[in-house]
Formats: sequence, C-alpha cells, structure tokens
Amino acid sequence: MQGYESVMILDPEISDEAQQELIDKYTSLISSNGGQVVHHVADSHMNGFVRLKLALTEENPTIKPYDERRWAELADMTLPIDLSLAIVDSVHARWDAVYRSMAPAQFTRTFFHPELKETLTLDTHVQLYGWHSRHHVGHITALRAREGW
Ligand code: NI
Repeated sequence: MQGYESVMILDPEISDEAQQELIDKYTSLISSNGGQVVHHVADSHMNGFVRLKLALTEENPTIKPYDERRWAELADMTLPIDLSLAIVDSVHARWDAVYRSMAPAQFTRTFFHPELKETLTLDTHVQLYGWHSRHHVGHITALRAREGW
C-alpha cells in the first residue's frame, strides 16, 4: 500500500510557493514545447479512479484499456494545463477518500486487465499509480535540472 500518498501531491519536498513557481515555469515550457504530460496524467488517473471503483463494486471486473497515444492526439490536449491540474486535484481527493475508507482486506480485491492479460489487486493498483505520479514528477524535475530553474 505504500506509495499512494505520492499520488496526491506534485512534489512533497518543496513548498507551495516553490511548487506554484514550478508549475508556472513548467506551464510555459510545455506550452512552448507542445508537451502533454499534465493532460496525460489527468486522463490516466481518471481511468485509474474508475478502475478502483469497479474493483470495489464488482467481482474481478474486466477493465477497459485505452489508447494513450491516440487520446493524446485529441483536441483537448492543447487546452491550458490548469484544467487538467484541477482534474488531477479533484480525482486525487476522491481517490484518497476511497483509499482511506478501505479495510486492509479490500486491497486484495482484483480487476482483470485484458491488455496485460493479468488479474491485478488493488494493492498493486495503488503502487502502480503512486509510481506513475513519481515517474512524471521525475520528468518535471529532470526538466527543472536541465533548464537550471
Ligand atoms: Ni504516464
């Protein structure tokens, strides 16, 4: 279960002020580069939240994979990233409420991923999305290092 806290925050190591500054810098950088990382995280974590709720309310449901690459080509990817930051905040707040309400045994509930052809537990789900958040925060901090922010 360790790791899900990191899903909720952009970077626990820095202050709110520094975080906002980072967001602003990142916003201008990705708008000039046409980057889509924040929109991607919003898409991914909306799907992740739905998978959590399906697994809690159905017996080993088969979840719906989606084509990340083609989703990233749709028109909403050019919108300001503030919209997706708001989605991420809201989805994470609801996600957090569900996780915190869960008994340990509920983390052994499962869903079937037809693309991976694997049955995954919610314990694995927590760790995957915790990793996913850290993975993309890593992209941002690597950019920060490279750009000398
Ligand atoms: Ni990703």
